[in-house]
Amino acid sequence: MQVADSVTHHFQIDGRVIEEGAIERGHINETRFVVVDNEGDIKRYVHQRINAHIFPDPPKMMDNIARVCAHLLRKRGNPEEILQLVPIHEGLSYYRDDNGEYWRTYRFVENTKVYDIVESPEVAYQAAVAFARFVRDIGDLDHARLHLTIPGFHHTPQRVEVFERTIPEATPERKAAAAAEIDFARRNEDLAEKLVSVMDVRPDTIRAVHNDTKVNNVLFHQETGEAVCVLDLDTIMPGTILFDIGDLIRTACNKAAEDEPDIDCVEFNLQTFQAVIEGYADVLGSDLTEEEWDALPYAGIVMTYQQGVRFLTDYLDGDHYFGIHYPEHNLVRTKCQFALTQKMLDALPEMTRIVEECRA
Ligand code: GN1
Ligand code: MG
Repeated sequence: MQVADSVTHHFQIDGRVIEEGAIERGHINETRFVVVDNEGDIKRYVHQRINAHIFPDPPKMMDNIARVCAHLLRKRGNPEEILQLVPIHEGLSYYRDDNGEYWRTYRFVENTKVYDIVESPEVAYQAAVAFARFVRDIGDLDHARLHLTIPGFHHTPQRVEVFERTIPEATPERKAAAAAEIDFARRNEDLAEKLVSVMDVRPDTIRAVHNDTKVNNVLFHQETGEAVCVLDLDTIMPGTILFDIGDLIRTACNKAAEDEPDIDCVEFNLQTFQAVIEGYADVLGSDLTEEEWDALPYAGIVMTYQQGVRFLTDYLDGDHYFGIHYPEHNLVRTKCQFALTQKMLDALPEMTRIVEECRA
């Protein structure tokens, strides 16, 4: 699909599109880039078509994002460190096309790279610092005024309930193919309460969090290697910092890809885990309560378990949520996430020791 003719000119972008292409990232929204020539001044932009099946109210989501970006800009002053939304001519942060599809546009952040797999603990440390600073800097934004873009997004017990409701509806073939994973999910259901219970016991720890802290949602400077900017602001909502720390652990500490088909390649790296905890502790440590520290060794385990449950639910449901590249993709993702969950459960004593050292 081409966007140059139909989308770009609705946004406040001067010049002529000289190139466009797909950016194959993410499982939900469709992402395209355009290169624009404005009398010799060449700039790149990213257009995203918002998946309204998953984000039922795109204007509300965009309202969250615009508020957060404006707040960060006031706070930091340097626009290079923040995603820059390009508004449409009428001023809105999104454009709705004739088919009712919602589009938004960001300035392309030049000279950066992402890591899908972390090469060194230093990269994980930098990512943790970037995500922690992000949460610190939006800490004085009234989180109660943020729209709930996806209610119950990281409420693991609710995710498990949906999973249980999906099983009887699944085809016998899919149920049989996923029998071992269904069993694993059920055997570990007691994990589901471990993070949300902190919010129940200490509602004062609820704050605006990022909620999608995959390591590849941080842009690193191509030459200096420093973390530059945090991406993917779609799910900023009230929650616990444990969601963010856990999802970074899930993605940074695995030596294999999220959908690695050979589960023997799945490995949990404790040095990287330590780097994540240190990064968060260096920025937010003194803010963390006893209850948050106590739950911290479980953060990665629960978020990995939950991600496995979500992939498994989607597999049983016939693949309606996550984009897939081949028929068994969600099952392969599930196996990988559950293999990682098991490795993390085995490493719980070491994780607890590392957390205690950072807490001291
Ligand atoms: C989805 O589309 P992407 O990659 O940003 C999902 C995350 C999952 C992730 C798994 C709104 O994120 O929650 O952790 O896939 N986003 C949504 O890779 O469900
Ligand atoms: Mg995302």
